[in-house]
Amino acid sequence: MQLFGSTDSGHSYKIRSFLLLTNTAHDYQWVDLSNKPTAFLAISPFGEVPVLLDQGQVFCQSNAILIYLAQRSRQFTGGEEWQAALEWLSWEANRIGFSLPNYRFALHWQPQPPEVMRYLQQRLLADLNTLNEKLAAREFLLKSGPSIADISCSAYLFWLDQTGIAVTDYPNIQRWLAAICLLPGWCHPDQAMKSMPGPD
Ligand SMILES: N[C@@H](CCC(=O)N[C@@H](CS)C(=O)NCC(=O)O)C(=O)O
Repeated sequence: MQLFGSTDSGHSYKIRSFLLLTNTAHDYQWVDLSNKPTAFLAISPFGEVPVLLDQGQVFCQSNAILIYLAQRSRQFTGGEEWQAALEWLSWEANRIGFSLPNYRFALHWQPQPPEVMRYLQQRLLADLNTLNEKLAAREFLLKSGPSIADISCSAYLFWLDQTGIAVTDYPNIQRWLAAICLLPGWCHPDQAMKSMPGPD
């Protein structure tokens, strides 16, 4: 199994995290997004990371890859809460997986006009409130325990401090992230996604 991903890409980190948490043998290929190699562009359907190669088949779009990996390994599926896991993945794609990466990207790499920054920040704050409320009564997003819903929704949150927003303002999120960190095999994105990772 080969994973193409990049530093600072929480979308890629979701997949790397799943593979590390499930102790799945894989080869992590770091991609320079400022100068995408021809070989990567040849296989990446949208020219984006992450891309996963498994037995000659190409998989893209982070949440779709998570669904593939969970079904294939029967791990982190949420069990009988599979449907709820899928609902969280859809929420992530349009909410926390949209607002946080775009706000962070605009702050650090591609400044946007003030009204766009305000829009992204407000949307992010609303998403953080939603997550914090949902996590008030449970340790993980699904009652049954850690699942791809947590892997997906938490990915960019390990970089929340880069937006100037303190996780301590969202105590349930803070507790949830701490619980994810304790899962065997978990690795912080700064470490997991660097260009020259150590041996898995
Ligand atoms: N919807 C995609 C988003 C992937 C995405 O935005 N990838 C970014 C890095 S985080 C990328 O490859 N950007 C490079 C580009 O678009 O040129 C997913 O869930 O995988």
